[in-house]
Order: sequence, then C-alpha cells, then structure tokens
Amino acid sequence: MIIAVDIGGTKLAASLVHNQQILESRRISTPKSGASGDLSHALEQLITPFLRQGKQVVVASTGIINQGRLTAVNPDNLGGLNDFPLQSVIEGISGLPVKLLNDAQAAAWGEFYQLESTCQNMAFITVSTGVGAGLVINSSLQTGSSGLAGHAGHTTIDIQGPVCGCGRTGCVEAIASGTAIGTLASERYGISMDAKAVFERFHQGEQDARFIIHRSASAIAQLISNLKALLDIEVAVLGGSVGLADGYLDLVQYYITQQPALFQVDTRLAQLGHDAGITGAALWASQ
Ligand code: ADP
Ligand code: BMX
Ligand code: ZN
Repeated sequence: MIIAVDIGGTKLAASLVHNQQILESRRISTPKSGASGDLSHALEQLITPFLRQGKQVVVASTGIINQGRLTAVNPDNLGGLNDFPLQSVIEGISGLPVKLLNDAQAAAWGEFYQLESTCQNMAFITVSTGVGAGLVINSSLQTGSSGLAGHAGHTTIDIQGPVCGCGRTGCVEAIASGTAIGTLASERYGISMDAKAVFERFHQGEQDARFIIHRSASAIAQLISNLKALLDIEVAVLGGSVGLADGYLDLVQYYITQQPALFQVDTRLAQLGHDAGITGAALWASQ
C-alpha cells in the first residue's frame, strides 16, 4: 500500500493507493502563511491517519523537487514559501521510505500510462494555482538535471505582459493560471474574486469574465503550440481545476485551431481528472 500525497498551491491531498487504485483520500487547504512549520503541521495532520496501512510514501509537489528539497519557482503560489526540506519532513512524520516528484511531472506520468502506448511524446499541463507541465519524451519522464524540466508555465508569451512571481515578465502562468484569472477579475470587478467565481460569471455570459477566461485559454493554446514546435509532442493533456473546468478545453482547442496546422496538437482532458498527480506519483513509485 502506497501513501500518495499531492501538494498544490491551493490544496493538499493524500490517498491510500493499491495497484493504481485509490482506496481512500483526504484533503485539506494549503496553509497560506508561507511558514514552513505550518506546512509541516498540515502534512502531519493529512498523512498520520494513513500511517498504519502505508509501506511507503510518495509525494507529488508543486515546486522544483531536487535533492530532497522543494524550492519554489514562484514563491507567491505557496504564500511566499521559498524552500522546504520536504524529504526530511515527510520521513520524520512517517518513518517510512519517501520518494518525491514535481506535481505536474507526476501527473504527466499517470496520464502517459492512460494513453496505453498510443504515443511516445506528450505534455501534461495543469492550469491550477499556477501553470505546471510535465513532459514525457520518447516514453521517458523528463525531470531535468535539477528538477526544472517541464516548468513551461514560466516560458514567456507576452513581453509586455504582467510580471510573474518567478521574476520574469509575461509568463504563461501570470496570464493563464487560476491565480491570474482571480487577480485580473478582482481588478476589473473591484471585488475579490477567485477563478471559480469568474467561471460562474463566464457561464452567465458576462463580458469581463469572458475576456479573462478566453485570455487564459488562448495563452494555454500558445503554450501547447510552442511545445509542439520545441518537442513535436503528439498529445497534450489538460488538468488542474481550471484546466478541467466546464468549457475550458473547448476554448483551448478553438485557439489551437487558429494556429497553422503544423503547430496544432491533439489536446484532451486528463483521464484521471483531479487524481492525475496522486495516481501518477503512486505509479512512478511502484515502478
Ligand atoms: P492546486 O493548485 O492546489 O493543485 P487546483 O487544481 O484546485 O489546486 O487549482 C486551484 C485553482 O483552481 C484556484 O485558482 C481556484 O480558484 C481554481 N478553481 C477551483 N475550483 C474551480 C472550478 N470549479 N472552476 C474553475 N476554477 C476553479
Ligand atoms: C508553479 C510551480 C510548479 C508547479 C506549478 C503548478 C512553484 C511553487 N510551483 O509553476 O512547480 O508545478 O506551479 O502547481 O513554484 P499547482 O500548485 O498549481 O498545482
Ligand atoms: Zn514565471
């Protein structure tokens, strides 16, 4: 039995996984304080109830995962938290063997498995608190020399765009993420609003919400075509709460059709839905 943990900018989830089947799950909010003690405490609360059944722990986490530490590309996504000793904290909580992977890389591995060898080159893109991506090239998951591989949310698509928390200007994440959707909507509407509320207004046909959601989907379409040009991916898979939101895939597909045929990519929803990171991490740990 594997305890698989997903650390996102908005939610923390843990599941007991056996033979790629999720048997039981728990979920809590990610602490917003940016204090590492608060994240440690939340992880302890989340994982402890599963400790009697688990034989190992695997963690799919937002951020760069390298040498047992989590470092943020965009610390804003974790309330300012920049560096966290993830391996030693989870080992301390569990007393079990621990493996770590980036969340989007884990989800890419889970979704690649779902494609059942119908392609060898794919990208998973999560549109969530941030925009993350995982790449499988020649059937091999790319983590890079220091864990950074696949951080396509921090490729730039608009040199006059907003400044991203990573320090670059015009990143896909600063335009398309759930956080970016909420920020732009809060500016336009003059009240604090999250991405879920913006989608509700979008579905009611409101013009500002329409502009903001289209801008996000169009940025993700640009990103997918850029990945096609770079890596000749055959399939792109969308996940995360924004990526999976009603109507979003249709918009991304529409903007992809506006690209020249050479740069168009077969784009689909994550078959594992919100569990792509958890299931992919468990699969990766068991191999
Ligand atoms: P995490 O980033 O922790 O993996 P999510 O994938 O749930 O978590 O992404 C969080 C982002 O998705 C937030 O910006 C939130 O406002 C937005 N969100 C959550 N639920 C929905 C929904 N039903 N429709 C659109 N956006 C959503
Ligand atoms: C950010 C980056 C990525 C992550 C992506 C999606 C941090 C803390 N995270 O680009 O490592 O994969 O967000 O993360 O810099 P999520 O929390 O939105 O799932
Ligand atoms: Zn960035």
